[in-house]
Amino acid sequence: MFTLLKQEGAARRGQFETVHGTIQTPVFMNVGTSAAIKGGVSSIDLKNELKTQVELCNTYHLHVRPGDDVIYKMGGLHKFMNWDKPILTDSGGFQVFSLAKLRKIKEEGVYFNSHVDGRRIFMGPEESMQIQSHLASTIAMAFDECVENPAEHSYSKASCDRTVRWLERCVAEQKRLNGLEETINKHQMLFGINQGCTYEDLRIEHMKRIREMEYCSGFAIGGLAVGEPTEVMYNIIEKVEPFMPKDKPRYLMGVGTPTNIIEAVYRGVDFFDCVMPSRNARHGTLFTWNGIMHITNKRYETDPRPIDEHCDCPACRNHSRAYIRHLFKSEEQLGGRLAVMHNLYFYNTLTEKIREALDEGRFEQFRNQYSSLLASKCE
Ligand code: PRF
Ligand code: ZN
Repeated sequence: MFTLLKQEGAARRGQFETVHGTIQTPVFMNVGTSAAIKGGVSSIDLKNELKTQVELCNTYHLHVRPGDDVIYKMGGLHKFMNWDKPILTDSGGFQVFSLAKLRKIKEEGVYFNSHVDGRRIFMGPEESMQIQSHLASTIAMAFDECVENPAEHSYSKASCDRTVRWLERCVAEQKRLNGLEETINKHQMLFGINQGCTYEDLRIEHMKRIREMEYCSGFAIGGLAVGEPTEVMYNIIEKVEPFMPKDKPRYLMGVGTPTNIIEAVYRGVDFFDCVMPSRNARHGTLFTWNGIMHITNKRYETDPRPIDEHCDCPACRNHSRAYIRHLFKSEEQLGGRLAVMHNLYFYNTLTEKIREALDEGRFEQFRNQYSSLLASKCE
């Protein structure tokens, strides 16, 4: 159940109750695609050090390897990863479109070749829901098609119509699976996904149709941050938001930079996920409260300060910029691990600060202070 605690303009402070505990929103979900955060960060780190509320895993990756049957036999993802808080699984829709080769989209679902061993695989709404039921995540995402950008209006419309039918099939299949004796999480929830490329009319029509499916516990905006200009993304959120239910969480999939998150909260979004903090960290790009830092820069060679003087993460509490730069330069794995911990801590702290600002009715001021600063180059 979602409870709206505070509102400031369109921005929302809420909480979402699940069988794995309550999620405080706005929230950033930490991405562990294959049941692991890349960069060697464990569930124990997430829990004890990084303020993580939700972990996100991918249906497609886990189906390909190790196989959802293996995870089911191990008692589900929570036991497998030793993570007892909420887990959201993405449906595979997006990953099939971005990773798999030789794909064929049909009414029944998608045929594609595995990116690991080339094996021919079929995934439709029923298969996606069955895999997610095996994984026993807290929240399952609907099986959707994320159309490329740009895409023709006519193609996007046909795709939206199909995504509505696929959502109906996801609802029916999850209801059936949640009723089975052998299902691990019989309270698994489903979020529907809005599509429609960058066409306002398609986005709104699609949102109106999927919100009819009251069984859904939340709704996501998919198909954005796929190459369109940022202003176009903000505009679509603004246009769709009035048609999203007020009493359910809204999730902007795969977004984004700290600035994108502040700007999307401002436009009424509650949930986020992105590979950016972990991926950038592994390349030495760090987020700080003074902007973006490239830790491999020569200027940090003998800098004794932590990455960010305002940060309380394990890297900043214990190590200097000079040391972390050295780890990167000598390709020591510890460099990546410390950097990923810092960036995840930063994102989780960012959303925590957003929640505090909303609680205290000063989100507008927070946005003015940080929205552009966080995108600047750290001096
Ligand atoms: N659909 C799904 N997952 C996603 C997306 C989508 O459109 C995106 C788009 N940014 C990220 N992850 N199922
Ligand atoms: Zn830090």
